[in-house]
Amino acid sequence: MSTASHSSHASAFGQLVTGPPGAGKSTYCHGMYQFLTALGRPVSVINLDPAVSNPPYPCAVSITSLITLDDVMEEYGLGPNGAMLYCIEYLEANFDWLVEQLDALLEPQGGSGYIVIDTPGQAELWTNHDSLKRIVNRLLKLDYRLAAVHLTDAHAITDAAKYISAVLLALRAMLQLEMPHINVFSKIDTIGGFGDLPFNLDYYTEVQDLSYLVRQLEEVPRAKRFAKLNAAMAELIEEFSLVGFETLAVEDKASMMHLVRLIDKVTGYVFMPGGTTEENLHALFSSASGTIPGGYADISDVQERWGEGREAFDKAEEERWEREWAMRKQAESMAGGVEGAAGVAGQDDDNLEHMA
Ligand SMILES: Nc1nc2c(ncn2[C@@H]2O[C@H](COP(=O)(O)OP(=O)(O)O)[C@@H](O)[C@H]2O)c(=O)[nH]1
Ligand SMILES: [Mg+2]
Repeated sequence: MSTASHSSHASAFGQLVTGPPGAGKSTYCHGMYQFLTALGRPVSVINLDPAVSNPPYPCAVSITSLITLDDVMEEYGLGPNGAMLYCIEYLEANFDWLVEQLDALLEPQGGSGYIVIDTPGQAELWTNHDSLKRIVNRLLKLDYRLAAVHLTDAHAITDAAKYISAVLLALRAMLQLEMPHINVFSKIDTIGGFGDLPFNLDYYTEVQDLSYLVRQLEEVPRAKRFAKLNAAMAELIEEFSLVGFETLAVEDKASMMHLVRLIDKVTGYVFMPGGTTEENLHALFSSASGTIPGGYADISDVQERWGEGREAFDKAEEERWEREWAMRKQAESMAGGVEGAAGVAGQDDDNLEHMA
């Protein structure tokens, strides 16, 4: 199935996590690691940020073993932006190193596995610089089934100009990376503190008629000068009609489950092509298909959950998830202890406790 000789994996799936600095990418990677481990899906997190030697999550492969931002800045007298681009170009030139690391990672799992890739926040990497895109393309060619998960701080919805520029950036990332793509408003748990917004949350997540925002911007003195530009950008976004947002609060299990479910759908995780029966059984158990407690069918639920209804939701959710974890544990033990599926038993318990 693989197109290159040096890739020995059977089926590899995963996520490429992108977004501006501070959007919550590394926190999300850590949360995803804990969440998937608790669900019984073995997962490895890959750090591609050369500025971070000690990421907050257990890191399986790190670009810093190959090259670090500090070394490049010192050796070539570059600023942090230039040095960052240099590091990613260096990684591209050493793509074989990355593949060897990934192969070594997947080999003990029979050549299949799930990876979550953390990236630096430099917008160039997913707007106009081609190295990251080429690296990902080569992974896709090696049959890594990846989806881009593009995070944007939900705070962007508090300001019309910020919102339009965040949507433009998300659109640019989609067009640049050319892969299955999911946009996410991160830190959605903070919306309760945003005060009264002119529109409901679904207006922002569905990227509905932007002319309302453009009109709003026309009232802002500092934005008046850019009225035509804003209108043109809004029109561009609407013409593409590609952008919509999911929502995420890393600590909220229902919100994580909703995303896992969506990502599994776009990468085809549940099917495990060429997988063994054991692998498929495992994929089925740890996949996000089936009924999910607290799954937000409607975006207005998300707004209520993080607004006035927060306390009541917290309590009900806790009870629902206690039942869900118990059910999953029971299902997995009935599956006859699929080797490796639940990870090390003790570790799994820790994760369940942590997530609970
Ligand atoms: N309230 C809240 N804060 C978050 C969430 N995710 C991340 N953060 C915070 O956002 C900040 C930036 O997160 P980080 O993961 O380092 O962002 P990165 O630069 O995109 O990797 C940190 O202070 C995190 O604690 C979330 O879901 N909710
Ligand atoms: Mg980070």
